Amino acid sequence: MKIDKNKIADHNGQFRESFDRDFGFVAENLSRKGIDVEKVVMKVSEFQVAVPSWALGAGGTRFGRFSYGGEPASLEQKLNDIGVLNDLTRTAGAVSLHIPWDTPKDVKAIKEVAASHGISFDAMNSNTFQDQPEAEKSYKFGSLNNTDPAIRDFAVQHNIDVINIGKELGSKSLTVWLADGASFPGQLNFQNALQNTQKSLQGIYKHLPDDWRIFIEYKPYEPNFYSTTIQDWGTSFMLANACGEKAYTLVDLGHHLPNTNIEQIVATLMLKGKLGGFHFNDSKYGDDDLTVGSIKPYALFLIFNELVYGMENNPQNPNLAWMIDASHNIKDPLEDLLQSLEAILIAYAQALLIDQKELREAQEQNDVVKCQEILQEAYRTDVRPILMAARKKAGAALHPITAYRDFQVRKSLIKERGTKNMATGL
Ligand code: AOS
Ligand code: ZN
Ligand code: ZN
Repeated sequence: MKIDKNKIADHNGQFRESFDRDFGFVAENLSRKGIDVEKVVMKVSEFQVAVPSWALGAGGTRFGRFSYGGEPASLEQKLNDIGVLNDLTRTAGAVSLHIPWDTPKDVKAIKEVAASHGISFDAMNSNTFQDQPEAEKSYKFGSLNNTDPAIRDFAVQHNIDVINIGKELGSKSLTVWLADGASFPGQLNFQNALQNTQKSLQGIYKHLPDDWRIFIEYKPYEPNFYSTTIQDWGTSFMLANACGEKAYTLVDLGHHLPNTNIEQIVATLMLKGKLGGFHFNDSKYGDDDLTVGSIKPYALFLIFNELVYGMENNPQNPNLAWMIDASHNIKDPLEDLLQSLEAILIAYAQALLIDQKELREAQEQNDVVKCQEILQEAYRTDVRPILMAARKKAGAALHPITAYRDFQVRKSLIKERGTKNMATGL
C-alpha cells in the first residue's frame, strides 16, 4: 500500500488558507524576534526518526493483548506500514529491526520493499531476553552476564549473527538491551556479573565492522526487579569506554527512576562524546512506553534543548540515531506513531527557537528569571505550523492523522490482512 502524492496534495488543498494564515502568524512573530523561520523549517524537515518493527502491531501487556485488526504479519507488511507513515510525514524514513522477530527470509526482496518506500535500515536489535523455540541454551539466569561461559558465548554469537544480518541489509549499528539482572538479593555476584557483561560486550565489539557503532542501552529495573546489571547511564558509559570508540550509550526515555534529570544525562554524555542513540517514548511511572509527549512534554522539550545544544557545540559526539520505542495496546499503532512523530518534532522545533546566545548571557549573569523566561518563551510558542511547512515542502500531509483517517488506511489494511492478524514477536 502506498499513498499517492497527488492524493496527499489534494488533501492538503482544503487547509491551504488556514495554513497560510497560521504559518504567516508564527513566521511574523518569530522574525520580529530575529529568528530565521525558514532555517527552522529546513531543520525540522531534515529530521528523521526510525520506527521500531515491534511498534506496528498491538504490543499488549502480560494481562492481555487487544488486536487492532489489519496488523502486519510479516516483515514486508511491517515495511509497508512504515511506508504509510513515511508517505504521510516524510519523517519516518528508517526502520529498526529486531532479530529474530524480523529475520528476513529473502534479504534482496526485503531491501527492495524498503527501497520502494524510501526506508533505510537503522540500528539492529538483538534479543537475549527470551528463549527461542528449540534454543540450545536458556537465558533464564542471564545472557551476557551469565555465570556459565557457554551461555555467554551463545549470547555473544547471537549478537554476531545479528551484525551479519545487518551488514547484508545495509544497517550500520547494533543496539544491545539486556534483561540481565537479579530478582532477589543474593542471587547474583554483582562484580562477576558486571565483569562478565564487559567481557561479553568486548567479544561482540571485536566483530563490529569499522563503520558500525554499538549502542548499549540501560534500564533500572524490569524484567528483573531487584537489580539490573546495566542499570544506569554510568554503567553503560563505563562499558562503552571499556569496548572502544565505536561503542556508545543509548538513552531510552522510559528507563529512568521517577524524576531523574534526563536532560542532564544527555548533556553529560554529549560532552563526553558518548551519546549514540535515543529511544523516544513517555511514561508516568516506569518503562511505560507511552506515546511520546503524552505525559511530560516540557521534560521532552528540556531534553531537546540539551540535544540541540550538543549538536551545535559537541563535535566530539557523532550524529545521533533517533528511534521511537513505544508499544500500543489501545490505540491504532499507526495513529499512535503519527502522534509520537509529531511530538518529537514539536519539541525539536521549540528547542531550535531558544536564543542560545541570550540564554548563555543570562546564565553568566545568574539571571535565573530571565533564563526561565527564555526557555518558556520557546516552549509556549505554537510551532505546529512550522511542522506543517516542513511537511508541505517534503510533499507530506499537512495533517497526517486527519489524512490517515480520511484515506481510511486502517480499513483497507483490515480488508487486505483481516481482523485477527498477529504481529510476529511480542
Ligand atoms: C526494553 O525495555 C528496551 O526498551 C528495548 O529497547 C526494546 O524495547 C526491546 O529491545 C525490544 O526489542
Ligand atoms: Zn528501548
Ligand atoms: Zn524499554
